[in-house]
Amino acid sequence: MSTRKPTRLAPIALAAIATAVALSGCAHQKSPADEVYVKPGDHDTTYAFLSGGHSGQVWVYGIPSGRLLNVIPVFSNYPKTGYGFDEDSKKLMGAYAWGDAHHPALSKTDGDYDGRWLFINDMAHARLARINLSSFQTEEIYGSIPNISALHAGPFISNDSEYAFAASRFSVPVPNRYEPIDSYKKTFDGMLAAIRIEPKTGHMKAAFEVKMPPMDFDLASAGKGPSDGWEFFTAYNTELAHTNLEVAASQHQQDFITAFNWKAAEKAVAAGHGTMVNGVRVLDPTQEPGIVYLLATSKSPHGVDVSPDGKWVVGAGKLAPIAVVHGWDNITKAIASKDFDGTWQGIPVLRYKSTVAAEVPVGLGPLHTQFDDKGYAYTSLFVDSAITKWQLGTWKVIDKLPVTYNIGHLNVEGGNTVHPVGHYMLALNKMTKDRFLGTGPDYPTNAQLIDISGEKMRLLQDFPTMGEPHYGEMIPAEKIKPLEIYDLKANHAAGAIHAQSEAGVTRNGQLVDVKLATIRTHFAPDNIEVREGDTVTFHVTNLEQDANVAHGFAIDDSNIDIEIAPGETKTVVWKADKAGIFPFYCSNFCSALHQEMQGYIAVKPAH
Ligand code: K7E
Ligand code: CUA
Repeated sequence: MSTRKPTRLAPIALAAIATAVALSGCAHQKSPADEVYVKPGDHDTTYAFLSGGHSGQVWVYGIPSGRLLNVIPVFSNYPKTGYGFDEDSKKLMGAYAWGDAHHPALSKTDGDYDGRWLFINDMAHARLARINLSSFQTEEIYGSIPNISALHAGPFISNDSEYAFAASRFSVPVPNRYEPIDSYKKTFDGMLAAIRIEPKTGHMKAAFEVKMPPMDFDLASAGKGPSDGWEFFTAYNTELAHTNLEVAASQHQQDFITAFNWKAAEKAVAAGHGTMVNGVRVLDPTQEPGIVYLLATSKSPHGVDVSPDGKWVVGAGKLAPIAVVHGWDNITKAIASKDFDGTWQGIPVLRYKSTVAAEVPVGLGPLHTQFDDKGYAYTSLFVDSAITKWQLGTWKVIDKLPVTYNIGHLNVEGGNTVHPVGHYMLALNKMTKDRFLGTGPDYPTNAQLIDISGEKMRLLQDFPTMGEPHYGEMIPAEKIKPLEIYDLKANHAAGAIHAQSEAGVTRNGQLVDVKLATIRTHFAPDNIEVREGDTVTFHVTNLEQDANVAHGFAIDDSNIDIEIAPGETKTVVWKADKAGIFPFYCSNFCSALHQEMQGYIAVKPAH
C-alpha cells in the first residue's frame, strides 16, 4: 500500500543498491507514475490540507495520488454539507459570507504536528478558524480580532500550540478612527497579536498585542529549540508609504524581520504593562526593551522560515535574488552586546553584518523556504518559476527545479515542525497556463508533487487546485484519526432525539418545533401540517449509527438543504409564508430506497 516504507534490507544489500543506482543513474528508481499511483482500494500515505484562498474553504487532498478527498467549508457556504444553512454554522460564519483563507496551520505538541486541529486565517475580516481533525468540521471562528487589520500574517502556531500568532497587513489607526490618510506615518499602526489557544478545547482568545510602526506585516515563523519563545515576522513597506505602493514601498534595499520575544512579552503583560485597547492589552515596544528587535533583510521580504533545529532564520526578500540567513547564535550575541545599527522608530536594529550568516544566491523572486530532515532548504522562486535546493551551514546551492508556473508557497510534509518528513514536497503554483484542459477564462491553480528524498528534486505529478491555495500543510495519515459516526447517545444538541418515538411536532403560538428523525429510508414525521405565518424550526436528527449513511434534508422552493451525518442533529428554520403543499426530501444518496425518502408540509391558509 505505502510507497513510504521500503522493505527492510540488510545494510550490505542497501550499499549494493546505492552503488548500482550511482553507477546506472537511477536504474532502480521507480518511475514517477509508479510512485504516485495508489491502486483502487488502497489509501494515500499523507494528507495535504490546502487553503482555498478567497473561496473561503479548505481542500483535503491525498498524497501522493493528488486525489481530492473532501472540502471543508470554513468561511463560505457549502450546500453539500449544509454549512452556512443550518443555525449553528450560520452563527459560526457570523455576518460574512466569505473569507480570504491563506495559511492552514496544524496544531503542535513538542514542536511536532499532533493531528488535533487545523487553524486557518481569513485575511479580509481578521478572523481565525479552527477545524477539528477528527470530525473534519469547522468548530470555531474567532474574530474579528481586535486591533488587527487584514490578518495575512497568520496563524503561526508555537511549538506547544500555546499561541497562534498573527499581524496586520494593512496598517490602520489603532483604535480605528478617522485620520487623514496622508497622516499615515504618524497616526497609523502596525500590530502583532498573540492569540491564546486553550490547551484542552482549542478555544482562541486574543491574549496581548504589540503596537508597531505602520509597516505591512506579511508572514511569520515560530522559533524552535534554542529560539523557542520567539516569533519572527516579515514586513515590507518600511518606507511607510500609503499610496502607490508598487513603487513607493519598493525603495529600500532592505526591510525588516521583526524578532518578537513573546515569552518576555508574556511577563510584561503579567506585570500589568501596556494599555488596554478594545479589550486587549497592547504593549509599546519603545517602552518595553527586549521585546522586539529588527533584523535587516533584503528588499521587501515575503516569507520568513525558521529551520527545524531553530538555528537559522531565513528571510526571502522578493525583490532581491537571495535568501538571507540570520544565525540564532549571532542574534543572541548581538542582543547581549547591544550590537545595534541604531534604532528605527525607537526599536533597536541589530547590526546586519553581525546577524547575517549567509546570503544564498537562490534566484529571482524568492518567496518561501521549507526544510527537510537532512539539513537542506528549499526556496520558492516566483519570477524564475523554480525551486532552489540549498544546504544549511555550507550555504551551497545543490539543485534547481523548474515548476509550472510562478510558484508561491511550497510545503514539505511536516514542514513547520522540528521533524520534517523529507519525502514529499508540494509546489503551490499560481499559474496553470497550458497544464490542463481548458475550462474557460477561469483557470485553476497548479500543485506539483516533488520527491525530495534524493540529492536531486524529482517532479512526480501535477494536480489542479482551486481558489488559490496560498499555503498547505502535509501530515502523515497515521497522525489523523477521523471520526466515522457521531455517537447518538452522546448527542445533546438542542432538539436532538435518540429514537424515532421521540420525533414529533409541537406548537407555541406561531412557533412550530419539529423534531424530525431520519433513518433508512424515511423521515418521521413525514406529513406535517402548519399554518401560514408560522416559523417552523426543524431539528433533524440522523438516527443512523452505521458509517457512511448521511441523510439530507431539503425543502422544495426554499433555501434549505443540509446533510446530517450519522448521530448528528442539525437545526434549520423555515418560514411558512404562503399556503400550499411543500414537498421535502433526502438530498443525499443513502440507500436503495433513497428516492422514496420524502415528505410533505401542508401549509393551511391563515383564514
Ligand atoms: Cu500567497 Cu502566504 Cu498569502 Cu506567499 S501568501 S505566495
Ligand atoms: Cu436518506 Cu437519501
